[in-house]
Amino acid sequence: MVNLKIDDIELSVEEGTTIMEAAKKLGIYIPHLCFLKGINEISACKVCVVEIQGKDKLVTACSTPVSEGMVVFTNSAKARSVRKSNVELILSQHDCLCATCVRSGNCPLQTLAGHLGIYDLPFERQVTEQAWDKEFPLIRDSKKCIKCMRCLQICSKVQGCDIWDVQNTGAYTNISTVDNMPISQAKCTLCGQCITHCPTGALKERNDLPAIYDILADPDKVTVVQIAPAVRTAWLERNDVEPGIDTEGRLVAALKRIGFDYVLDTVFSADVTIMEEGNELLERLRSKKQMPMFTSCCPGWVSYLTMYHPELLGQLSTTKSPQQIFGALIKTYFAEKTGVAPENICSIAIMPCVSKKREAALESMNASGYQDVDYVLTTREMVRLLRAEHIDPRGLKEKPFDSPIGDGTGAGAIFGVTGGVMEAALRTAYKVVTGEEADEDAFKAVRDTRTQGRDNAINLGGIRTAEFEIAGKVLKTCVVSGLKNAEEVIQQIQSGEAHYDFVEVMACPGGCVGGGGQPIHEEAEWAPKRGERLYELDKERKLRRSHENPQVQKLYKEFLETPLSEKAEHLLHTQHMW
Ligand code: HC1
Ligand code: SF4
Repeated sequence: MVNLKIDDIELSVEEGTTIMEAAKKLGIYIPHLCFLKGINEISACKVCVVEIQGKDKLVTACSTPVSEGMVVFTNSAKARSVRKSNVELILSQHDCLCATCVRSGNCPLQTLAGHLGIYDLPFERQVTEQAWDKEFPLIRDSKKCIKCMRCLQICSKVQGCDIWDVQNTGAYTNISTVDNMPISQAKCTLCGQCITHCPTGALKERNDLPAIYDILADPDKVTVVQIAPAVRTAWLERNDVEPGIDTEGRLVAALKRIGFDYVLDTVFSADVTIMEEGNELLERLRSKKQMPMFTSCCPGWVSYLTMYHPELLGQLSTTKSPQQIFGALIKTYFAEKTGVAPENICSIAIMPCVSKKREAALESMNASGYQDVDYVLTTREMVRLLRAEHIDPRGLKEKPFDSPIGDGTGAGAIFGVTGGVMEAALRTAYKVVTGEEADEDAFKAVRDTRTQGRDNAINLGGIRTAEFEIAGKVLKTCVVSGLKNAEEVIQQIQSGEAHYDFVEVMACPGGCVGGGGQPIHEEAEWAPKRGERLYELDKERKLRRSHENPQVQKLYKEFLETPLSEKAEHLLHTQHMW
């Protein structure tokens, strides 16, 4: 153990602990901007400078380990003054247009400037403007970039994609795509992890809200909204709202208050996905072709495979994602049932995901004769919409999802957390193969039960394998989240080191609960907490197996006939042309 003093308080910590970690143990917060534990520990911003007794030069608390007898002052006059100058330098290269910034009110740079009392800059502002394709679902505003390198490190260390690069040096340092390529050609999977780990508004999703306002104001349009599983776990992450208010019923009520005509649950179409994908898996197990089968509901993963491993595309399940299955059903079956002409329907998906914006726009996803999903809003965009309408969820009376295709089972709900698609598929595959029901929790070995590591993105997700015996045959499964982890699994499969039958991949660490379109929290990863909520919702549901969903059964009886029928193949499957 190492003994030291921080701000006149004595403590002992383990060797190797940084000054910042040691201070945290005492409840002393040392301001920082670029630091991200395990991912970005390069002291780029120099905001965490502290004074050490007997030393002339200040040190960065995020990267300096403690030493025996060290006496640290985290907020001495000298530390405060240098910290302030460093922040002023950062602000001199930042446009500081807070009033029109998506991160205003949730921006550590804005907060820090306020805490340090920076109301004027002693330097002339020099802001770099780099060109950007404003149609692309991921927007980068170079005028707000503080060169903290978090985007670069997340993309490389967690996702293994390396689409960002550093240009120039010193005061001219800039971040850009590799070789300054247009973003649409930069092999970006649109997982959005760079957005959720950016400390400022330099990275964000394309703003699709103006189009939504136009549609809401159009009396000829009937708006049909679907809500993804992970959105319900994250739509009300506000300090000023007491726990328990964030129910699915209040979310439905809020969207109705905004003026959407129908609010449906993507959990329903996740159940339909299971009917199709589960049966597809059994077909492939029989024919032993294109194995292992990979899940295909995550467009971040599908685009990764398209761009980095096209040789494996045939192994993707042809089943569309729940978002797209719902899109196809809304403009066919739902239109028929409600008597609304499909050309008058505007189908809007609210997703924890940025990549879903691209998925919805793909030509290969349209099967209804129209664009199946017209718009995708991220959870963050939806939260902005609620704010713009001044909706206080506390005053809302809960409302049910709309019918006739609105309700889902517990199996569909867990799609939003890593391992959920696998578990849901196994619950149904077991019934199809054996004719009997397995206990709902029989396959829980695929769950990620770690709740630790909330402050460390790199600890989230990971790779889990499990084997299950079904009707005398062993099914080998693998569940993975985070694209770098996925690459590891691909290498194991391709080298013959590992053999699986079914592999679930979600691009974002922890699954969609940790999606790139979810609310941003500076100090912690919220995916595990949101994932736990989805398992609670699963437990609370009366029906926890997709094939038990009466609305799904009715859909097959009245419209699709059987899983993998000609109609189901046409509407609900695709060859994943990206
Ligand atoms: Fe997901 Fe999915 S789980 S991909 O993360 O299969 O976005 O929540 O809606 O489509 O159901 C996302 C979440 C979501 C789809 C489902
Ligand atoms: Fe989108 Fe979910 Fe995939 Fe992340 S894991 S890219 S949020 S679908």
